[in-house]
Amino acid sequence: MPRALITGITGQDGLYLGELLVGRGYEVFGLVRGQSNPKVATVERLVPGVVLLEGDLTDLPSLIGAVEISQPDEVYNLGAISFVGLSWKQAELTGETTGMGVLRVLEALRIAGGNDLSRVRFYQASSSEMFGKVRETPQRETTPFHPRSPYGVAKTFGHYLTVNYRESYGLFACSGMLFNHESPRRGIEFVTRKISRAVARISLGLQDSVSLGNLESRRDWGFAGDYVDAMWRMLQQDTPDDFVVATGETHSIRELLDVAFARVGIEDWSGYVRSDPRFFRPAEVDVLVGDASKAREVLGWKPRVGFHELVEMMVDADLATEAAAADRH
Ligand code: NAP
Ligand code: F7E
Repeated sequence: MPRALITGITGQDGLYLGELLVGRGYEVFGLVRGQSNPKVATVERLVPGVVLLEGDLTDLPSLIGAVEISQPDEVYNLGAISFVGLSWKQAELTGETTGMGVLRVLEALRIAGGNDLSRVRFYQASSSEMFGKVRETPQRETTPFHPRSPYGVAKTFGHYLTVNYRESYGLFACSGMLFNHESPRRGIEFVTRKISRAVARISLGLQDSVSLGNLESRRDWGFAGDYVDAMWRMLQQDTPDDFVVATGETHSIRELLDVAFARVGIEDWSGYVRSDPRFFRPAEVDVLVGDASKAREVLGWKPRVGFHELVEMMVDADLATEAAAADRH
């Protein structure tokens, strides 16, 4: 039975990846931080048989302990402060977790393995936010980086460190440069879920409006369930490499609003959306769109869920959740 260790198992991607790996016959170990983490019950429900280990990306000894206990064949480093907006307010914590956390996981593998890194395969959750103020469109593996937030800078550090451990120690290390991916499990602070939830609540009469920032920015949005499969495929190759994972389509926040409100029968959403300066960013990433040809050719990967289907899936899920919660009260 192959053994996988996932950091960030309580997050959106961790849950989908945990499900996928259990379905493929893995013994799954998940790092969980903090005391009485409220997400433990969800992980145990969705990832049957998972073994949860206490640890934190800011605490090297706990990472060494997690590696020693799990003896992993594959490590997926998904843990991070992942909300770009928060990364300006808590820049140091973001650097420590999203950036230095990568270093600590890599060092934990080296220390716990007695410098033998030949057995383990490592996946780093890199991000399209590294492209930031984009130098070319669409963005691919060779596009230069220009991150626009402390989050993007921290991810760029983690990316280069992953490449460096591959080159320095021969570690089978892959960096997945993933573009935005969403699902009904997305955190409510991200714009897709903020909108799907607000639309559901507005249509049920539970909320009057939603306050947003920049409606003009454009993103390449895919479905998280599709993207975790690309992570796994990277670690099954003969040689480690870095891959862009994206749909190749870009849409604005306005288009997202069009599709989400249309799902509940509202064509003109202008009366429901307010502009709030708190949600504008000090430096914006205006447009992202990825070229995933390499992932398609080498990994045989392609996205299955398109933009409309994704948004509608999220609105439908929030309608069901919000209606059930309203019924209980
Ligand atoms: P997410 O839902 O925000 O999950 C983040 C995970 O990191 C959570 O499990 C969280 O634990 C954990 N974490 C945070 N601080 C930690 C710490 N100090 N020690 C250990 N764990 C910690 O993020 P996601 O959307 O699943 O994304 C997974 C990874 O892919 C992240 O690294 C993200 O930056 C990256 N990424 C995401 C996207 C995307 O569009 N989703 C795109 C590119 C890259 P708690 O539950 O305890 O907070
Ligand atoms: O913002 C704009 C905002 O927070 C998308 C993370 O998973 O993907 C994600 O980062 C866009 C930005 O995601 C609001 O200004 C407008 O232009 O949903 P988001 P993100 O910043 O693209 C990348 C690939 C990651 O790696 C990250 O971990 O939407 N926007 N109004 C808003 N955004 C939010 N959150 N809230 C608003 O009210």
